[in-house]
Order: sequence, then structure tokens, then C-alpha cells
Amino acid sequence: MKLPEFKLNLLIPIIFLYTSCNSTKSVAPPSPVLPVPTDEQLAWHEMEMNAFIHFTTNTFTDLEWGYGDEKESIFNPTDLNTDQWISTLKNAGMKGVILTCKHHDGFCLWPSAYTEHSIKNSPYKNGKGDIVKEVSESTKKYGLKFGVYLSPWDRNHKDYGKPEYITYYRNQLKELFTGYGPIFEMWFDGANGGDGYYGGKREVRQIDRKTYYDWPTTLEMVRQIQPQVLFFSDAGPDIRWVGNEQGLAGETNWNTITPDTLYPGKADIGNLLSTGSENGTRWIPAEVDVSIRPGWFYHQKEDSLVKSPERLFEIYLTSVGRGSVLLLNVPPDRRGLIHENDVKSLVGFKHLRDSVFADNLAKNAAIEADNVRGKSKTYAAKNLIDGDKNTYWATDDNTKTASFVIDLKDPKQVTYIVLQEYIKLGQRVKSFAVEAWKNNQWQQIAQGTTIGYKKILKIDPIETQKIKVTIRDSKACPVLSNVEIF
Ligand code: FUL
Repeated sequence: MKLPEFKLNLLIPIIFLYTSCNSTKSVAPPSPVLPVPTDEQLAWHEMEMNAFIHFTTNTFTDLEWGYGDEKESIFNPTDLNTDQWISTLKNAGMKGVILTCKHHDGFCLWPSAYTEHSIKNSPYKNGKGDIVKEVSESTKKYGLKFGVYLSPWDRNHKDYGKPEYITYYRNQLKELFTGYGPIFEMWFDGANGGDGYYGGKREVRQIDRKTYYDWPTTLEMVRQIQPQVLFFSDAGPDIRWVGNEQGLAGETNWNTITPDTLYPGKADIGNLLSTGSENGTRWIPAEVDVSIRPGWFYHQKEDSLVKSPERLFEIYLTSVGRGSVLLLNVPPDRRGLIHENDVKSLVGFKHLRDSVFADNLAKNAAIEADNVRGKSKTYAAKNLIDGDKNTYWATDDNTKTASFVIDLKDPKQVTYIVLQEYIKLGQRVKSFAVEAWKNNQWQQIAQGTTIGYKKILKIDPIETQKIKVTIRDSKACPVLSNVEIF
């Protein structure tokens, strides 16, 4: 049917008006705020919790730092079962495991071709054992990622401090990176130099931490073998140390930092590492390494000092809850098993998280923001509660202050609020506040600085129907992917 002329004239402006108001019209996404994480770093953030495993001759000598003169014959776990380690850690919620393949004492948990100071000269499996292989296979079996720690400092090796040792160290890295499948993280310890056995010399050897290891060449060599690996050290280049071993990320925690003047082992950088820098030039997020026991290695005298589930939960809040990844050390005992007390704490820790985070009150709530990018549905506040990490709420480019309100429909008791930025587009938020609707007015219940990958706020329990989150300042328009309320 042919429309009469006058109707067509009317229709064109109506169509135009309709499309310009339609909330699904395409609006360009926010430009990233540089630097942004790589795909590997992003996957690492999403792991949230990994386990560290410290195991070597120290387990049998009751030391924390072996001198390097320990006899291989003392390394003799009688009942070693890496499936028990990894299944315990998986049940606790860990997504990856990093094993001390060689600690400062120089003893190798795999039969390295480059030294006699290894498992091959121990009674374990009559010298035929390879614990690096056993752990890597158990991680495969249980679906965890595998990472390695290879101490740069070696108190056993005769050449430590000389150029020959760097060749030795690189040869060992080649063994680890070619023989044990994909490695997600490589841990370079900052503790370096000092006294040791050093092939019988028993002396003090100091190295220049800035230059001795020639890290760029070593890292390039490893990258040639496994390009996906993330390097951890005090200074990155992919993951930085958080600057303490107490389980504490900074309340302000930027994933960005400027590494120019940083190097592994540099003194007095703890505070800087725990907070990062707002205008840091590189994405080098902090990892929080802490032990479930006072020491990093197993000591029977610490059996009663295993951190309680409640303490582990506090650590969870100050690490994962401050936008970091937790690396929780769980050291096997002399049998070669994770001790019953540690297992019990890990089970309790998991139960605690499961019960606290069982019922996300935001899931079925109503949500509205005072600014939505281009008024487009693509960036609506609803994206914050849709359970999809790939959708986000964003504001207009010139808007650095904005709020959203979550209406729980009925008054509910609120104790935890979880916020997440969409860090693929960079870390942005500098300051925020949270209010609850109480006695017909807004009452501030929390405030903070950075959010990053995740922020978990614990507040004094409050009965409320509405929660308002205000981004008070941001490097550019805020982009948040998730909010949860418990
Ligand atoms: C430190 C080391 O000296 C400790 O023994 C432990 O391995 C810890 C994770 O890093 O620098």
C-alpha cells in the first residue's frame, strides 16, 4: 500500500526522534585509562586466591633458612602425597599453586642435571623421586594452575656471586620451564646474598642486587620458552610484592606503579609496594604472600599456632578485599602431608566465606544511577547486578562523580558490600562513599579510596532497604562491573 504523501513527511521526523531517544542506540565505550592489564594479568586477578608451598630440607632441620650444607640424606618424607596437598587446597578455594622448587639452601625438589644437591641423592623414592613433577601432575589432575619459585640466592652453590652461577640459575630455569607443563607464575624472591656454605667456603658473599642477575636477559630467555608466564618480584615486571608478609594490601591499592627505580631486594619500599602509585606507568598489581603458620616451613612446635579460620578470613578481607591476590602459604610436614590442623583451618575458612557470601541481596534488587553513559542501556546500572563480569555501568566522559542506588525492596540486614571496577579499561576510582537509607535519610556507612579488581567493605551490621554508592572522584569516568550486598 502506498502511503499518502503527507503521512510520509510526518513519519520521517518521528523515526528520527525515536532513534535519537532509543536507549539501545550505539554509544562509544569509555576509552581505556592506561596502563591496563594484559590478558594474563586479568586472568590472574580473577584467580583471587592461590597457595604457596614451602618444602625443602628446612622441613627436616627445623630451619627457615637452610645454610646450604644440609646433607641430602635428611630429606626423607615418609608418606608424601601431593594429591592430598592439592585436593586440600582446591577444596579451600585456591586456583593455583606455587612450589618452592629450590629455596635459599639450594636443595632441588627435582633431579636437576646441574647439581648433586637435590632429591636424587636423598632417600626419597631411593633417589628416583621428582616432587616438582608430582605437584605439577596433581595440579593438572585437580584443575589448578602450577607456578614455580626458584630462589635466586643459593647458599649451597660454589659459584654464587660469580657469573658462572647465573648460567647455572638459567639452566635450572630451562629445566623447569621445559619439563613440567605450563607455568602461570614465576616467583623471584628478593632475599639475596649473605653468608652460606658456598661449596665449603662458608663465607659471606654480597652481590649487587641491581646488576648481578641481569634479570632482563633471564626473563627474556624464559619468555621464549613460555610466553604466558607472569613474573613476580619486589618490582614486577608483571606482579609486585605487597611489601609485607602480614597479609595486608594497602587500603589504597593502585595496580599501577612506576618501576624505573625499583629492583628486587631494594630497601625501604614496603609502603610504596602496598599502595602502588595513582599515576604509575605500568600495570603491576600487588600479591599478598602470607603463611598459615608463623614460619614459611613446617615446624612441629607451630602446630598449635596455625591461623584460625577467622584470622584467615580477616586476611582475605585485607588482601582479596583490597583488590589483591592472596598467596597463602601452606607448608607440608615431615610426613609429606598437609597437617591436620592446617586442613581444619582451611576447611573452616572455606565455610566462613561460603556462609558470609551465601545470599547476595543485590541480585534481585532494583538499581538506578544518576548518570548513565549516553543514556544507553549498554552502560546501565543494571549491569552491576547481572552477574556478568563483561558488562558494566559507565558514566559520560566528563562525569567523575556519580551515584547509584540499590533498592532491596524490603529492609534487610547488611554487613558486607562488594564493589568491582571493570579493570580491562584501567583502574579509575580514587574516592567513594557508601550510604544506607535509615530513618528517612541517608547515613554514611563506609568510605574508601581505590576499588580496583575488588573491594570488600565490612560495615557495622545495619538494617536498611536502600544502599547508595557514590563515586566521589575518579581518574576518568567510572566504569564498574559488579556490586554485591550481603
Ligand atoms: C622470603 C624468604 O626469605 C622466605 O624464606 C620465604 O620464602 C618468603 C616467601 O620470601 O623473602
